[in-house]
Amino acid sequence: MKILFLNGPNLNLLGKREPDVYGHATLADIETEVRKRAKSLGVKVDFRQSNLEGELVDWIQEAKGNFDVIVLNAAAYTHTSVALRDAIAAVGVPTIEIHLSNIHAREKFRQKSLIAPVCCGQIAGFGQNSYILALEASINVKVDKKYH
Ligand code: CA2
Repeated sequence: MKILFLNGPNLNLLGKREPDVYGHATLADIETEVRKRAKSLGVKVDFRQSNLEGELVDWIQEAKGNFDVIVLNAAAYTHTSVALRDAIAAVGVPTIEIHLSNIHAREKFRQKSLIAPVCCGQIAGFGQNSYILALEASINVKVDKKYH
């Protein structure tokens, strides 16, 4: 099983700014934890970050046939990107939306996710553990089974 972790804009700043909101772990720290857990579960992971919407769209498209599940922290594009939503819907690779923070407990503009309707589900508010929870959820994601 192969899982593609995609991280959107500004997540490269994690651990370096706003630790009160996003914690002290860097994205590299999170990747290390994800890789440790993936090894214990016997799954392969690829872990990427981009500040560019088009690059994230390209990676989602390329996931078809190469990855079983996408775990996506689309960051600010969560709330704005019809392009990411269309790519997820078009490609049909089961996608789990994740966030470090609980977007529903934050500003109004963060409470709306454009990608949520085309994702299998959402994990938000558990800090870096959101990534581990998504990894564990990925193992049981069934392409043909939707709980909605
Ligand atoms: O909680 C999350 O994971 C978010 O996806 C993070 C995004 C935010 O736009 C979403 O609403 C929720 C922000 C990522 C930027 O991360 C930073 C880290 C350090 C300093 C500044 C930004």
